[in-house]
Amino acid sequence: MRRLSLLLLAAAALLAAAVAVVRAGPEMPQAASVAGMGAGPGVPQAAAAAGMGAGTQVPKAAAAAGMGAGTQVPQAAAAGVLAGPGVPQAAAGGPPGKLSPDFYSQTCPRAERIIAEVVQSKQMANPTTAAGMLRVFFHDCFVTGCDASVLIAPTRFAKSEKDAEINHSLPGDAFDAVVRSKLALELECPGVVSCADVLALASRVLVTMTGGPRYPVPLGRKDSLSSSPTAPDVELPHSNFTVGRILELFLAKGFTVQEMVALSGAHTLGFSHCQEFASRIYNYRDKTGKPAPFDPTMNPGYAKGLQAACKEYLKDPTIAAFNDVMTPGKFDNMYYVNIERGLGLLSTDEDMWSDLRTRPLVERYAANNTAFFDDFSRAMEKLSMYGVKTGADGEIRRRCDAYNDGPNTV
Ligand code: HEM
Ligand SMILES: *[C@@H]1O[C@H](CO)[C@@H](O)[C@H](O)[C@H]1NC(C)=O
Ligand SMILES: *[C@@H]1O[C@H](CO)[C@@H](O)[C@H](O)[C@H]1NC(C)=O
Ligand SMILES: CC(=O)N[C@H]1CO[C@H](CO)[C@@H](O)[C@@H]1O
Repeated sequence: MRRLSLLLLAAAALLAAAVAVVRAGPEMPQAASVAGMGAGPGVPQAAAAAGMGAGTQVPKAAAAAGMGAGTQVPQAAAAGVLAGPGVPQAAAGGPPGKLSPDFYSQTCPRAERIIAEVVQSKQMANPTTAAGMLRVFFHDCFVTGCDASVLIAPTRFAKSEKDAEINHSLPGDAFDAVVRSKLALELECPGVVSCADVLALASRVLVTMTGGPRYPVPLGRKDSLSSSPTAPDVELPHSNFTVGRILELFLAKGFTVQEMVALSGAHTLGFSHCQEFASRIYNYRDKTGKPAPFDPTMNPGYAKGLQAACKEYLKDPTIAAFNDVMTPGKFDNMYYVNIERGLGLLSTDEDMWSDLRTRPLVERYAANNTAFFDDFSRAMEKLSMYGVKTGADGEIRRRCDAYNDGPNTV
């Protein structure tokens, strides 16, 4: 049985704060989006300020304007799956590729410090940067490997991963922080640090800054030479998938059930837009088609709070709720505690309780933050090496949103 506790009352009190109204017109420049959100009692200040652009990254016109199928970038080159299930923890410096934690110790020794300065100040100005960065990193790695393909901006000549619908809400602040980091790096050591490594390092800096563990990040990734708009939808997990289907995706890429559950702990940060969980709270029907006021696996107070908060979401699709209603801006194991209590936001979160393959891990991480941090660290390190390109398989981009030479060169 689900364990309920007094914290539920706190959660209900927090519901006003759980909802962020993010208004960002498509015409707004990258990362300049504005968010107004009600900061209720007890919400960490950091989590309350928000600057997150839903789909503001790229002028729509550019992507929409006349591009025939003939001008597309070749379907993403098959990603070499380097980090298989049995691959030892990579820090050892062996394969995959030639990644190593001190890859830049001679060529750009201050690389991490430079990136940290940029992203930390971005995070202080816009506290949703951390969540955005983590999600961008996950999407980059999960689609054709950690190769910065997700950063390529679509132009009128070629589509890219950013064109895919699922990328719509990848926040502009994370992209902006990467662009700024890269500019600073190019001043100090031009042409040396890849955008894929910037993403990996920036993600770690932000996980640590929000209270999470500092895990090893081997370096030396090259940036991709292609980015396909069709790749993300086939390979990224959706909010309406079953846990079984999500596990299939992870297992197919060489990740274990445990790694899937640990990585999902990233939902301790950030938001989801109402449409991602609307089917749980409006016109709900169970598998047999039987209607109910809301998904019965949800805590009723939580469900009602979300119903109220998302009431206008069809008119205003930018309304979003915190993934972790209890400690939204802190990287901790509260995400799992929430799941035990029916406070998981996405059905994919909550279903990890129903599914007996994942429930023991949810219980373990909910009970033991150290266990979560240890497993998250190892899983992030492995994710960060998934499908990486080294040597001639890639390049060091001069700017992260364009190939040095190719159809997306701006
Ligand atoms: C296990 C399957 C997963 C599913 C089905 C899933 C789905 C989603 C969805 C639907 C959103 C809301 C997007 C929006 O409305 O803008 C979201 C947000 C997020 N996801 Fe996941 N995700 C999964 C795994 C992961 C993993 C492995 C990571 C990172 C390691 C991650 C990091 C995040 C973060 C940080 C956010 C918040 C983004 C923000 O506030 O800008 N997710 N995810
Ligand atoms: C999941 O959502 C997508 C788009 O939001 C939709 O096209 C698809 O049919 C849905 N899949 C399931 C299994 O409901
Ligand atoms: C929590 O997990 C860590 C790491 O697995 C372990 O060393 C520790 O004994 C656990 N603590 C408790 C109270 O079970
Ligand atoms: C299919 C789709 O809506 N793609 C969008 C993805 O995001 C980019 C950048 O915001 C848009 O230009 C695309 O139209």
